[in-house]
Amino acid sequence: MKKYLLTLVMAYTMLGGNIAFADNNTAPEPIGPLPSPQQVEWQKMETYAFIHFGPNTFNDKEWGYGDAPASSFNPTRLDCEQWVRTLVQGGMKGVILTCKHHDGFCLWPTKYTDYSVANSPFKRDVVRELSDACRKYGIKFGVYLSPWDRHQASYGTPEYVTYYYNQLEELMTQYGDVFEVWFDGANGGDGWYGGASEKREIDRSTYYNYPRAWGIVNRLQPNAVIFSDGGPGCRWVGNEKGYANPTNWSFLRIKEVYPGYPQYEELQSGHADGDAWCASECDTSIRPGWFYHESEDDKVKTVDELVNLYYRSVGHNSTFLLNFPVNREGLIHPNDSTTIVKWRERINQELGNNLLAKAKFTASNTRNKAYNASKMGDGNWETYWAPSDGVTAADIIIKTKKEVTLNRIMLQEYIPLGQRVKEFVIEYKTCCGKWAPVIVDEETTTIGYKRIVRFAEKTAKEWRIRILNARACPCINNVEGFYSANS
Ligand code: FUL
Repeated sequence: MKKYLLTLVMAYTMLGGNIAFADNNTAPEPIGPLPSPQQVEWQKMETYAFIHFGPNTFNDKEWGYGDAPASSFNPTRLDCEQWVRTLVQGGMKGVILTCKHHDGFCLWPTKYTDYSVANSPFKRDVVRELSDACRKYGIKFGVYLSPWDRHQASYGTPEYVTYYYNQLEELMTQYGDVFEVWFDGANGGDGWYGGASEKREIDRSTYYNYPRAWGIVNRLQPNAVIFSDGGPGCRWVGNEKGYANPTNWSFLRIKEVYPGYPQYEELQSGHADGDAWCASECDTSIRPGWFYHESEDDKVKTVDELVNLYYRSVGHNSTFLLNFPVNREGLIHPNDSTTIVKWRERINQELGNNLLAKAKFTASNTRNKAYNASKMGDGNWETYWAPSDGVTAADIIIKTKKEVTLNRIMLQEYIPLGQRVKEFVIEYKTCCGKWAPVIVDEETTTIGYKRIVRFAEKTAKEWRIRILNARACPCINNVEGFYSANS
């Protein structure tokens, strides 16, 4: 009895007087679907690059028909280290190369076709040079291998599928660690196909037997995350413009979605009732096209546009995959490299100074000391605030000693325990002591790995995050606030 009373008193004190059920020393239970450790590590990369390079670069095309001679691939000054150094300066954590695009030309000397660098005047193995450069400069390497192949005569038959998976095995075994494998959903139909020059339709959901691909990747590169419209590692976001919706679940009804999925617009928000973890990746190109065209040298996206996309991708619980069309010399063009370095400087400047770092965090409910509100401000990703089991609505109060002016607030959920929050609002205490929302015209619903809310600047000493609804008790590991002179 005495012990029981003592526990009650301790719980009461630890909760700062809150009436709640004390979940003494217990951690919140995870609530599925859950990410694998690889999916968590992948999402923490946040931003990484795409490189589109191949015969299209030299033939001013986006989708090569598959008939360009291998001799047309002839970069004059190719330097993968220049690409990687640029990407590192742009804060990119990895790079995915179009090892083979729809035209079927292979950037490595595959033993399964003559249509590769081996038979070009260039001769060198671009996949080798890029993967080596990634290791040298400490970023990760990823592979894009187009399932659709407009060069191969066997495309459309079972023989082609074996050819495709043989190539996948080469890429998965000869170039070291791969962080992501990209399975494109595009299958346009017409192509050269060994001279047949005709339209070939395949059944996108069955022809490639994708479970075989997932098996190969899982066996040979167990840490790689598999991208396609429907994952299973991460999903396409349903547009090529580089943004996700503010409401963005990392779940998918995974059996419904396959590469080439017709209802792809759903992917911008995921499926709230999905049965598998499959976070979104926002892909876009720094120029209008994926491949290099001299005519687009003055059409590089601006720093402002790219910063906006950062907030709408990483800040909407997604990763950001930004493409660089390597030019005919075999280099990232100076207009693109200058932009990306300035872009990163801007992000660092906007989100580099957390004005809530010294603030005092309290909550309307706390499960126990190990999960108290200060965990949201301690800069430690692994520690988080959580209320008692069953509490799916709670307030977080943040007080600063002096007034601060903010126009961005970043929230993060501790995703190893699942994505939980369904709806929240952010408020500030006005000069007359009333709470008011910082923003009214934007959905503030899901959080996930990261949610950054931008709003017109507000000045206050007290801020309140009201979790209005969650699938289970919320687990928030980070709350930060920023002010940027840019709106
Ligand atoms: C699409 C392709 O058709 C484009 O050429 C590009 O590779 C893009 C990333 O994916 O589906």
